[in-house]
Amino acid sequence: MSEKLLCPSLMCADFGRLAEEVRTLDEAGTDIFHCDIMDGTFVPNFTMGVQDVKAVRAATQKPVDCHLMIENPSTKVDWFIDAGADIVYIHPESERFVVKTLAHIRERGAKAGIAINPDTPISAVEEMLNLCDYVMVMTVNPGFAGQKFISFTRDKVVRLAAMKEQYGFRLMIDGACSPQVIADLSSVGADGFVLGTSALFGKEKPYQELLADLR
Ligand code: S6P
Ligand code: MG
Repeated sequence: MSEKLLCPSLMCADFGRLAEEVRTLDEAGTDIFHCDIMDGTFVPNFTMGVQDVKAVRAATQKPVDCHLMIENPSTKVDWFIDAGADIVYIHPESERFVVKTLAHIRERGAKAGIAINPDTPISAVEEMLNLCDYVMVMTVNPGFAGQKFISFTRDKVVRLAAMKEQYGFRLMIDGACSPQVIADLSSVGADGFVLGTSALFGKEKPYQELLADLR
């Protein structure tokens, strides 16, 4: 894997030709495919489901992540691992048994990730960091693509970057990752970026050129 991880957010892709989009993004230099899973309750939107993840899995050998923005994810992580997810992110705000769920994801052979909302402090997850392969800072409120970057989240990125070595996780950013945000947060220690409408989808240039420019 390259040093910085570029992770296209497939909810922003053309679903009429999802497999083709995945193959094009794969050849263009994607590191991890990001699948947003929403339940209409934890966040006010529905996006991808198990069948979509299976379709993505069938179209690429690259790692696939599932970002579960759902209530009680512990009851559903197996669905997504069975569908082919290599990495599963849960939100601590929606799960009573976070530690148990992270451990379960690892026991299943997948990588465990935690995603934290803008209003969730680091102190709420600190005890769990040693169980995480990935920590993803939400720099927008989860639910929709195309939102504005919430600037106070930058400080959380800086503070988590200082904890990466001790706990051994990779620090990811999700939400409004524009080229400027990527340059700035890369310089303070972020390892990877979810790419939606701010950097990759709906642009004039082909994916290959956009991903090369971002690198
Ligand atoms: C949003 C979701 C994200 C978005 C991505 C969109 O709740 O978790 O993964 O798909 O952030 O990116 P952008 O650049 O449109 O904000
Ligand atoms: Mg996401």
